[in-house]
Amino acid sequence: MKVLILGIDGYIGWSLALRLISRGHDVYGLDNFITRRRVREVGSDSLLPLLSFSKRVERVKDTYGKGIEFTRGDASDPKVIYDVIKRYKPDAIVHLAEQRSAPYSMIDLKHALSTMHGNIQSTMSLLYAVKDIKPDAHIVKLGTMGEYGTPNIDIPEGFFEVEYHGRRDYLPFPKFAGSWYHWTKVHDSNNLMFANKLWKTRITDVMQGVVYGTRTREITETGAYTRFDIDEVWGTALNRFCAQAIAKMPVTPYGKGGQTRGFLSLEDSIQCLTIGIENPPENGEYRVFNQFYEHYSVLDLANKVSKIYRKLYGGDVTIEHVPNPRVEMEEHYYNPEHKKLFELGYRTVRTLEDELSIILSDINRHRRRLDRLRHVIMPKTSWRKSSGLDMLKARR
Ligand code: USQ
Repeated sequence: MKVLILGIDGYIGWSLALRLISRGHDVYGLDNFITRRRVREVGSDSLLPLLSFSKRVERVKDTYGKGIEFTRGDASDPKVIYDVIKRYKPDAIVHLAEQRSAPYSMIDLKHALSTMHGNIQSTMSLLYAVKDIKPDAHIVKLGTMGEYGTPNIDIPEGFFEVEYHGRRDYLPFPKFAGSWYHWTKVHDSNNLMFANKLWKTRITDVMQGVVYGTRTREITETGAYTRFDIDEVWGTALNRFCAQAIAKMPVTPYGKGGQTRGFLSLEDSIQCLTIGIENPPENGEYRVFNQFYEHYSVLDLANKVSKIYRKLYGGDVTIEHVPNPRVEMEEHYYNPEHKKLFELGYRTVRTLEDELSIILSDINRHRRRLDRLRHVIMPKTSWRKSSGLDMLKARR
């Protein structure tokens, strides 16, 4: 199959490219390396050292005997998207080229606007380019479990039966996201559903949980590393907790730590996306996957990191409930359904405990780099303090 990955240089994009090549697919990529620049913008870097993209492709050729055709460009630029679809005529397009950090979108108005414009524009451009050039292509779009928020009822996979004033219908589940970033994914989902209604575009809208991990089956040596972020803006909960433990800093559940989210390992995320690509929806179908393995509260995860750290290194980890920089419920009901990927054959590869041991050892191997990143680990981006005043001052 010919698969185009938008955002091929990212945490998931690179890992997915390796998996698809190892399974014999032809892989094409688009990226403008903006995540590398934006991570530097907040004073951080990938904890695991990364090769340049051209070196990555050379390694792929050496290992798998075949390369990746690559275009450097911005996925939110319609001309770039039309050009790559015309050039590669892909069977499937995986859209991972959106700004993916909730805290980055909450820094201030400037960051909120660039997240809104970039994310929504890239999906809209892709929908039009597919309709005009390759209408039978399958779009696999990365959304987020965070689109649903934390309602006090079960969360279905996209749609649900509802009865109101005695009448019934099958409708999209209401969304209530928790950051400007998460809202862009809600807006994307609405646009994807409408494009499907208009043009019968084939779409898999992936509601993915929080991903953790350093390794996949193909990432077995340092030259194959994908990026791994641990700072307060780009790092996600479990990856950050592991880095905090190795750095001998407190592990930081925000507030009470009862916030519960769906989690899955990087290996499982790549397995699920591959299942979605290799089992496309019917012509004209829009489908939603809730993509995660299990749900945990952040305090549960902090305790698990502490337990595995003690087993591996013998010392204690301090768990510190820091003031929550976000606006979110710290104790709530959470029960999302997730059946469709299991029905297509998804099985988790490693237990959370095994995965934690691997992450902790990988971080420990790069302690010197971790020491250089200590100053960007503790939270400082505040949802409440986000403002547009600096942006206006800069324009005067
Ligand atoms: N959290 C802590 N302590 C920390 C970091 C995070 O308690 O040091 C808490 C947050 O308050 C939040 C939860 O952990 O309640 C998850 O936060 P996160 O930073 O791990 O993840 P989030 O901002 O939700 O975003 C990440 C990815 C995003 C993806 C999303 C899936 O960056 O791209 O869409 O996970 S989900 O969370 O299901 O929406």
